[in-house]
Amino acid sequence: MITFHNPLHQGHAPVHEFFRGERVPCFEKPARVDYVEEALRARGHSMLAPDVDSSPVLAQVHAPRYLGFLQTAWQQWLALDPVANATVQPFPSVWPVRTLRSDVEPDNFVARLGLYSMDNGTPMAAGTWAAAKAGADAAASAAARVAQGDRAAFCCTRPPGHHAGPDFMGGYCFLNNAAVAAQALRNQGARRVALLDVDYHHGNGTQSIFYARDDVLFVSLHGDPRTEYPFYLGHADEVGEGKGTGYNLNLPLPAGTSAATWFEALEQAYTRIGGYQADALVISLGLDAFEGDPISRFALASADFTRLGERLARLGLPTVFVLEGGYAAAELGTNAVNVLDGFEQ
Ligand code: Q9C
Ligand code: ZN
Repeated sequence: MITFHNPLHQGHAPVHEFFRGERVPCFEKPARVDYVEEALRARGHSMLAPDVDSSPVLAQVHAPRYLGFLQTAWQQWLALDPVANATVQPFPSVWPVRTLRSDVEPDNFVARLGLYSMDNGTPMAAGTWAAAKAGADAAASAAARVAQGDRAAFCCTRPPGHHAGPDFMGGYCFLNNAAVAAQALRNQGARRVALLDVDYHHGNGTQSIFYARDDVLFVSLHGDPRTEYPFYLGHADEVGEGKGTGYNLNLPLPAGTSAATWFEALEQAYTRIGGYQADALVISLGLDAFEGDPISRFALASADFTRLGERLARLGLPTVFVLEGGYAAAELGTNAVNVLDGFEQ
């Protein structure tokens, strides 16, 4: 399968995140994509550098003030203390929750960071903007290939994207690559785009971006947000709003769900997508439903990802795959490329 890689992903290399109050090494680390690239190469998939500037599409799915903030966030952080902050990661510590104002951009950098974040679990580093932007370019490049007639393309990138909303980062995500792919397909002639998210975590950012729209159907299969991140979105009663009503489908499953039940639930997703008569499909390809994932609680085996790819191919749609989560790094290459090979069988 034609694959666009992210030549700048290694510049996004924060060192630690918080887990139950402790600093722990980042789960979302450069080695993840190194493993996927290695498996792609070993199994004969081509790898190209991004060749599309995603800037115009980014402006359609994210708010200008958020993009402006993100682009210069590291410089803003350094400006506070160029020596000390060069080796320290910024974390938000205050957020505009209910009754607080989110229409004012504070002058304080950490307060701005809170304004544009949903959690304190999304650390940045010096190369974060460049990496995230190159990833969005890779997503736009994959979408362009599919719009021009390729059956499928894969965007192999990190940081992931599906938790990033119109104007916030979160869940290791900064720019919503899958939303960029879907919007790019729309711009290039697809009348309806179905976006299926199989990451273990609900794609809250993607849902929010398209919630009031009927031209992009969002369907997500994920750990029940009553117990699983991102908690505050992803419930079954979220069906869309305005003309988007009926164009959002959440299929939450309890932590501990077996592969058999997972595949059964996925049939409901296919039924909805089939009824939508989409011109193209985007897959938010998280591999954290894997049984060996260190932060997730589904039970797919590596062979199940091949089966997933086979089943997705039977939808018969031009398809863009976008890499999302998956934290069993050493198995990530096998699992991701199993999906692609299953699709092409
Ligand atoms: N420190 C994606 O899979 N935090 N994001 C987990 C572990 C949030 C996962 C807690 C997990 C977000 C793209
Ligand atoms: Zn995930």
